[in-house]
Order: sequence, then structure tokens, then C-alpha cells
Amino acid sequence: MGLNPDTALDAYFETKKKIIDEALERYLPREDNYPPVIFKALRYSLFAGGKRIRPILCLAAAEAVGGNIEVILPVACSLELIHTYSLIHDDLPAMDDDDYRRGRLTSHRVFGEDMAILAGDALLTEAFHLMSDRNLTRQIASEKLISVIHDIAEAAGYFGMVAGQVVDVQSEGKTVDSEVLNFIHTRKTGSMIRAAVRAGAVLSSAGDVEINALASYGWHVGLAFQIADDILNVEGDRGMMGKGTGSDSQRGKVTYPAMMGMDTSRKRAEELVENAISVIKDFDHKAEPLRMIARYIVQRKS
Ligand code: GRG
Repeated sequence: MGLNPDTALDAYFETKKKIIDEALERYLPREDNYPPVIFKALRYSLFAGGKRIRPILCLAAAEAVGGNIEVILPVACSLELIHTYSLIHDDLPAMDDDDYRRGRLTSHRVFGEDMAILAGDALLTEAFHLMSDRNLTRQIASEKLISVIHDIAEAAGYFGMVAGQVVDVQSEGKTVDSEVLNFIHTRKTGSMIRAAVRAGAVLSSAGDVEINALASYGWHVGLAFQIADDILNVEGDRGMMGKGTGSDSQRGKVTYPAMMGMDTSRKRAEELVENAISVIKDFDHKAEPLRMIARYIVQRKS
């Protein structure tokens, strides 16, 4: 009997999310540390109901090559710390100026701009602290761990997520070509997703062919993820998304639907997902979660 893909994926997400949430809870200092406001602020955003897609992809890539997910949990969780920092800063008045995220007031609306900036800074810094923790360096060969930390730093930094964000901000209200659009999407969102998948493979001692295939899978689903995000910003359900829709068009953001229309955007996202599945076609049943996640990325409602 075949598995019902929706039920199988829901169960997979639920199991992995629990593992990640419990690990984050263990790694992050409690709110009664001094000064409490910073711990309150970073926990407020970190435990606000995010989907945990980046750490889940990291663990799914590890499983696809027979890796041990317990060992790599700190790296998977670090990806969520970096992601949460980027959302806090992205919501600031100087950036997207959003009041709601994940159905709750944004960090700066609750803790003030100063604390929101610092909570983002603390999360970004803690990610690298956690990835270089002695417990991890004892269990993973240092050249593999350093290669992953290096790749994640590049994906988050001025050649990755920050570069995408800079061009995104600078392009608001302007007419740009598809090269600029793809630069924004592949850097702002795609680079961290690709790095998440690659990290799971490298830390599980995959061979070069497998690592390259999984990194390519990550690149394809990363771009598809941002196109799906653009589509949801136009026609998503406000309740399910936990934030308002239509903000991209109000701000004159460079998006797939604005540049190519809905139908072409949907087709492009589906094509990327098919390509992602195709580059891992030689992997066995252990890569099934990666295939399901790729399909979910364009069908998701939040
Ligand atoms: C350095 C000041 C400063 C700011 C940096 C780099 C940056 C700000 C922002 C990154 C850009 C960004 C937020 C891209 C959006 C990516 C995206 C699709 C976010 C939504 O991700 P989901 O759907 O969110 O995984 P959840 O809520 O599920 O975690």
C-alpha cells in the first residue's frame, strides 16, 4: 500500500519540528538570564511558530545519505537562528516596516527597535557560537565542520542573503530585468536553503557526487521557495500566513508575479521543483522526504 503523501509529509514535519524545537529549547538561555529583555526578545521570535524548513531540509539531506541527525542538530538549529535574525531585521521600520509576523506583533513592535536589532545580532552571533561548540567539534571532523561553517557564513553574508536584501531594498519601486530579480531571489532566500541542504550532506560524510547533487537540489528548491513566497504575498490567506498580503505590490517590490504574471510564476516554480527532484533521482528511498518537501514548497499555504 502506498503512503498518502500529505499524511506522510505532515507526520515527517511534525516529528522533525519537535526534535528541532526541543533542541532549540536546550541550546538557548532561559529568559531569567541577565539582562532578561534580550533573552525574552530572541525567544519571542524564535518560538513564534516558524515552519523550521531550513533545519528540516538539513536533517532530511543527512537522512538521504544515511547520516545521524542527532549529531548535526546544533548546525540545523543554527540555520534557524540565522533565519530568525533575518526576519527580525527584515521587519524593521528601516527595511520592510512590518507590524505582524507569524500572526504576532513583530519584535520591534513589542521590544522596541533597539532591542529588536540586538536580538537579531545575538541570534546571528549565537549561530556561529553553537556551530563551533566543543561538543560538536569532538564528534565531527574539523575539516567538514569548518567547510560547513564557511559555506553558511557565505550564504548569510555579503555574497548571499545580505546581498539579496541590499538589491531588494534598492530595487523597490524601480523597473529591473529578470537577471536582477533572480539575483535577489537566489541570494536573499535561495543561498541559505542551499547551504542548509549541503550542510546535512557534508556533515554526514556524503561523497562529492552526492554533495553536489544535494546542493543543486537545494538551489532549485530555494528559488522555488521564494517564488512561492511571492505568489502567497498576492493570493495567500491572511489567517494562514499570520501576516498581511499584498505588501510586496504596495512597496513596489521586485517579484515574480509582478514581472512575469501568476501563471508563468507558478510554472517556473513547478519546473524548479521538477528539476530539484530530477537531480536527486539516483538517491534511494531515504531521499523520499526531500522529494515530498520539494513538492510541498510550491503547494504550501503559508
Ligand atoms: C543586516 C540589518 C540587516 C538585515 C538583514 C538579510 C536580511 C536582513 C533579510 C533576509 C531577507 C529575507 C527576510 C528574506 C525572506 C525569506 C523568506 C521567504 C522568509 C520566510 O521564510 P519562512 O516561510 O518563514 O520559512 P517561517 O515563518 O516559516 O520561519
